[in-house]
Order: sequence, then C-alpha cells, then structure tokens
Amino acid sequence: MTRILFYLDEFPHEPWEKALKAVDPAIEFRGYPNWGTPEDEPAYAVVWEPKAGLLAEYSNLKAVFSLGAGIDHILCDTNVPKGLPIIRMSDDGLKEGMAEYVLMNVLMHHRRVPYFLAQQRRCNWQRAFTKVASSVRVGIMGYGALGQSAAAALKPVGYDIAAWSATIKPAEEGISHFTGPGMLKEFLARTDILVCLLPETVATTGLLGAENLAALPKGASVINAGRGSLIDLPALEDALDSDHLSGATLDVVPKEPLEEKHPLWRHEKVIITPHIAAITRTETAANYIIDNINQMELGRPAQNMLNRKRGY
Ligand code: NDP
Ligand code: OXD
Repeated sequence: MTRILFYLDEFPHEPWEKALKAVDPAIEFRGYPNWGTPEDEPAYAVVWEPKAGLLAEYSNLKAVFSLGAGIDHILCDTNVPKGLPIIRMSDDGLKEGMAEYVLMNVLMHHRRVPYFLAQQRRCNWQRAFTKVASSVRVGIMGYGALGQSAAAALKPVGYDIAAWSATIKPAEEGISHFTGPGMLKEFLARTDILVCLLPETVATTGLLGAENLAALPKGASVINAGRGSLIDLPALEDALDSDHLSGATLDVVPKEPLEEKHPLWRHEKVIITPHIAAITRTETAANYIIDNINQMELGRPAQNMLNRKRGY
C-alpha cells in the first residue's frame, strides 16, 4: 500500500485526500501532524513550505513531491538530505493556470490598462493608442513547462514572441530563441513585454537589476510570475519612475507578503497579485503525483525530478 505524508499549512487537507483517493483508493493518506514515526513503513511526502527539519526527521521518505513547480520552499531548509529525490509539480492544471495569467497580463500591458486605470481614478477621459499585436515584441524569460504553455496561449493573438533559456532549443515556428547569459542583452533589447518564468537559483537571483532593466527598450513592461528574487525592486521602481518602463505586474516579490508600507502597492504603473498566477489544482496534481509514484514503484524514473546541480 502506498503511504502519502501530506503537508500544506495554509489550506485544508481534505480536498487533497479526496482527490488523491479518487485516483488511487488504496493509498493511505496521513495529513500533518499525523505523520506517524520515521520508523514506520516507507512513504512519499507531498509538501508545500514544510516546517524546517521535518523532511530530515522522516528517514522513511522515498521521495518528496513539491506541490508547486518551484522547490525553493523545500531547499530553504538546509537540513533536507542531499540524496532525497524531489519531484517538481508540472501537471496540466498548473500550465493552464499560468497560461491564463500570462495572457491576461500581456494583454493588459499591451492595451495599457495600468495607464487607463490611472486616468479613470482622475476622471480623465484621455485617449491613447496602442500598437497592433504583431508589432508587440513579447519576450519569455524561462522557456520550460510554464514558459511554453504561456507561449502557446500568446501565439494566437499574433505577438512577435522570443524566449530565453539556459540551453539551446530546437527551431520552432513563431518563436525566436535566445540562449544563456551571452544572449541576454540582445533578448532584452528586442522585448517590449517581458514575461519572467524562471526558477529561483544562484544564477537567476538578482538577474534583473538596474543594468538588465536598462537593456529593455524605453516603454517596456515587465511581468514576473516566476520568483521574486529575480528582480531588484528598488531598481524596478527607479526604472518605472524615470519612465524607462511603462508598467509591471508582480505576482511574486523577494519577501512575501509584500509589506504594507511598500511603495509598489500604490504605484500607478504596477499590478500586484498575491502569488496566485498558477495555483496547483487538486485533480490534475493528484493524477500527476499518483502516476509518478506508480512509475517509481516500477523502478522507473519520475518525471521532472529536481536536478540539484542546476538548481531546478
Ligand atoms: P521548468 O524547469 O520547466 O523551466 C525553467 C526554465 O527556466 C527553463 O526553460 C530553463 O532553461 C530556464 N532557466 C533556468 N535557469 C536559467 C538560467 N540561469 N538562464 C536561462 N534560463 C534559465 O520550470 P517551470 O516552467 O515548470 O516553472 C518555472 C518557475 O515558475 C518555477 O520554478 C516557479 O518558481 C515558478 N512558478 C510560479 C508560480 C506562481 O504562481 N507564481 C506557479 C508555478 C511556478 P532550460 O530550458 O534551458 O533548462
Ligand atoms: C509554484 C508556485 O512553484 O506556485 O508552483 O509558486
């Protein structure tokens, strides 16, 4: 029998137990704190922001499933054993959610919604014109599962799309590819709306500072739905205030929640959402977790296992 040890502090466990048992009625579901003892039979952990020390304490874990695509909420605990396999979420629900969020925000910046909302607050009937989609250059930073799903949603609108990633990608109709640090400036210089979908790693932390923000063309906007550590917020604020950038959407910030007195909450050019771009959806995630467990039980590799060397 498969045993799942579940940890999700902020939300009730019941919908997850129901969804996992709908896929495999034979599983045993143990919601934290009822994990039993580390001497119990081997088990799989399914977690979001687990308590520090918990994963190290349970030496009976075969693998850990992250309830999100990111694993920074697990690796911030330095006690997590180095050899413990960690599987990242990459189910269809997450991809669909992110595609909806990115499409909505690219359209909002393309059609100047932050500007029109600011005019509305002043009761100002001020017209301004927007470019046709085919001349709007969207740049997707991070072309993994979520970047590709976002691109698929943007393509039918007709945007001029490019993507930047760590490794070379095969040629693809409708997407120009840029690779690695050497091509970053060139990628940024051709981007009017930058969509950031990068994981948090040593290489991505602080990557969008003053210098790289300055490489974007005047009037560009930035959408960050990856991780907050990517962007230097004071540099972003300066770029918005100097009118180098025309807008930003932040779903993630370096320290969440964003503190109440932070000026970006009230900035006219900024849209803030509380890390909800793609919330893991129970049904598709339950299928993904059980499928992966079944593969591992057959001695096959799990999908989307964390590669600790590259950090994602
Ligand atoms: P993937 O691992 O599938 O994709 C990551 C992409 O980032 C890959 O294209 C990878 O390049 C690229 N990348 C990583 N490091 C670098 C680097 N140093 N330079 C250039 N490119 C780099 O991850 P997902 O698409 O599934 O998820 C991306 C991130 O989105 C997650 O890690 C998570 O932090 C965030 N997220 C946020 C959510 C939200 O609600 N705000 C929801 C879900 C995820 P390559 O293809 O060459 O490997
Ligand atoms: C994730 C997230 O990593 O929701 O999936 O941030």
